[in-house]
Amino acid sequence: MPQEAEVSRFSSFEEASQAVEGAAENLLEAFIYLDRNGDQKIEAAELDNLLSAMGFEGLSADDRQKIIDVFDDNENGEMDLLEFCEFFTYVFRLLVKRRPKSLYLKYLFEAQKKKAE
Ligand SMILES: [Ca+2]
Ligand SMILES: [Ca+2]
Repeated sequence: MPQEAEVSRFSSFEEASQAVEGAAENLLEAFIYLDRNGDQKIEAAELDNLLSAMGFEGLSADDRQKIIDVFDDNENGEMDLLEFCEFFTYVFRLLVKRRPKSLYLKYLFEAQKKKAE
């Protein structure tokens, strides 16, 4: 019997697959919203509020640019949608680790444990 933390709130494949589709759409919506100047790319200034909301407040423009540069494959200084998805993968890992349910995914924490040893 799995522990309660391991039990999904979804009870059918359809629910789970709709959730995945919904997540993709929400990510697209977030990208469009964050792109305040509508140039279809996210620049450092447009990332500011999101980083603050995630607990990274008071980053300098330089620091924000460094974050973008990590994911900026075509080196144009901004994140397009696919680069933003890479960024989101990192954000997702960070956010999901804060959820008690994620302890069920032990491998998420293995690298961290190894570093701590
Ligand atoms: Ca933009
Ligand atoms: Ca880019």
